[in-house]
Amino acid sequence: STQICRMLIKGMTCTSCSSTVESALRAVHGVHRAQVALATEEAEVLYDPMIVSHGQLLETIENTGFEAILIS
Ligand code: 9UX
Repeated sequence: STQICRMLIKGMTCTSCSSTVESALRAVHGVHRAQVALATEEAEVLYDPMIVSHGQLLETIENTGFEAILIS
């Protein structure tokens, strides 16, 4: 199955920032698709909840140096 997770990311100031977060999310096992929008400060991730949790997705973002909050 596939689930969608949306997260608010604080502290991104350039497209390089959003690319870093996007690449980190896309590298996670169980992530099907990840998009990070700088303008809205949001990440949308499609993932398999049997393989990875939304907590791990938040952790992945925080490991890149940005603060992340779960939206839905
Ligand atoms: Mo460039 Mo974005 O150092 O923080 S990647 S501003």
